[in-house]
Amino acid sequence: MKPAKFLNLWMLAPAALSLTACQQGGTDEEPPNIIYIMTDDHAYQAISAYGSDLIETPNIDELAEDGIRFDQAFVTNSISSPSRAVCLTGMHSHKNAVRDNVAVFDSSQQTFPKLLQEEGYQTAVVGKWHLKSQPTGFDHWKVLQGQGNYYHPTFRTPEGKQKTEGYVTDVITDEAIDWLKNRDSDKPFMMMYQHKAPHREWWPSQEDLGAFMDEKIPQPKTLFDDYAGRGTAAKEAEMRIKDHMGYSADNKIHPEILDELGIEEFMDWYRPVFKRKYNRLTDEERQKWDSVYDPINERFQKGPPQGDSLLEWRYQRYMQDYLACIRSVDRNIGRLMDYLEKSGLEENTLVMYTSDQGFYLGEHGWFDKRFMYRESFRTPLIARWPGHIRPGTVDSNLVQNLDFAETILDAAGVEVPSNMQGRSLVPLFDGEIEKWRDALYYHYYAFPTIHMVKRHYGIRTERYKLIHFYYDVDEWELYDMKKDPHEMQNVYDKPEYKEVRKMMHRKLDSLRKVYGDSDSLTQKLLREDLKQ
Ligand code: SGN
Ligand code: CA
Repeated sequence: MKPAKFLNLWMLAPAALSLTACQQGGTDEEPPNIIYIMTDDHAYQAISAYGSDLIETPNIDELAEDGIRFDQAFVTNSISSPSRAVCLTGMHSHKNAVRDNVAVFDSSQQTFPKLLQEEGYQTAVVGKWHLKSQPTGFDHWKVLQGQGNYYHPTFRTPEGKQKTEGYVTDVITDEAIDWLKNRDSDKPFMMMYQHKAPHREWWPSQEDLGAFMDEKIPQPKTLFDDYAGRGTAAKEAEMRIKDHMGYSADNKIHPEILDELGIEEFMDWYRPVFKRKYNRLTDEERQKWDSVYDPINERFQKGPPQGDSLLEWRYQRYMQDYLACIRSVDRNIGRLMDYLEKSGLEENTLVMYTSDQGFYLGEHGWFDKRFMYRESFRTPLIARWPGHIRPGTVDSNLVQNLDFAETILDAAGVEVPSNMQGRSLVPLFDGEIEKWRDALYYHYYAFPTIHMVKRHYGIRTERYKLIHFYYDVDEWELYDMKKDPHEMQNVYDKPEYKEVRKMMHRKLDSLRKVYGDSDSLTQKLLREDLKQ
């Protein structure tokens, strides 16, 4: 890698050079290009830059080594469409109106791509979109239909549907590189490069099939959680690996074998979904697939696991496929970064890496997300911008996907509209800011629906988390994450936490006011959702 323009200045006089000075000092400086990389359901626990013991992700790690890794990055509503709407608008779900995956994004809204486009940026989005309405504010768009398929996915484009051949992560990367090659090189660009992987049902590429089959993947400490210290919501959520995963769709056991063994699926649609996905493979692909999955099916047929070993077996099956999908993501990010380097674009490009939310990799016995508990509330966030981000910076301020739109506008030197609700992260890029926000707000609405995670809102500070589950229950939970990092014990009613509880309620009330959320709005939105 070439030494970056401002890096040398930092090395000479670190204290004397602020980022603002960087940006304003170089008046001849070109506006930066921006590549926003977002995966789907990629847990920070599965990134080696975050200390994962599950997988090596060398290309994502390189971004962190050359840039900044945020260790306390969170979402505002841990589910796909809402997260995407928050990233685009810089506003909470109750403002941008995408509260769940059913809502259609009102594309006449103000978004950061539109604002960049107005300022002369060339803009593109490729990959997962998941907002139903047509993308607006993009000179180029080619997005997956809905959740998209892993093999031979169909895309939506302004010219209509386009079928493709190949594996989704490779196809999206080819498309991204093609667009970069053919863009108008006189203008700065902003590209949203958004993967489907590693979303359920975790179908790995031909290249990665079996990559994790030979090792025992470490289990999280809380895999056998019985939810004793928590309320109704954790107990009733339908996302337990042991009970709610599909033997067929998720674990790739052929429905015929399940029929023969008389094994029921939690959902009737698991069997046909498996068939549909399997039938998308070409003959050649199916041969390779079978060579990896047939032995698993045969072992299962001889003795299907039961009880605790069922959970352990399913966890291994889940992780084997999930991690294999990430292997392809990391490799493809490497491919895109190689292109940037070769084409000389690396130096003046801000690259951001994130996921639409976090994910449970067996913690509390779960898969999926939605909860304001740690693994799903948190999300990976890494950024590289040579000369503007000090390499190897690790930040532990409380930041949120609500901040992305403002960060990107700020980096591009475009005025940030006052109705955006986040805060630019650019001042954190040199790792030296001292006073930042002390609390984050969260609100999840998608209930009742798949996985049955109850509606809740809450607040998180450095140490504590206060959550209110509502609608069919009225339960408060309080966690002391210093004493209980895995959030196993709700201390809301413990007398020794009386003062903390009061303090957290006060903070919650004031943050709800700041963001314009309230009990009456919550009730109103609930009535609207129930009418649908
Ligand atoms: C699908 C998945 C769910 C997942 C939602 C939302 N089931 O319905 O497990 O929670 O998407 O995911 S699947 O068997 O059809 O894959 S999100 O990331 O798009 O919000
Ligand atoms: Ca997701």
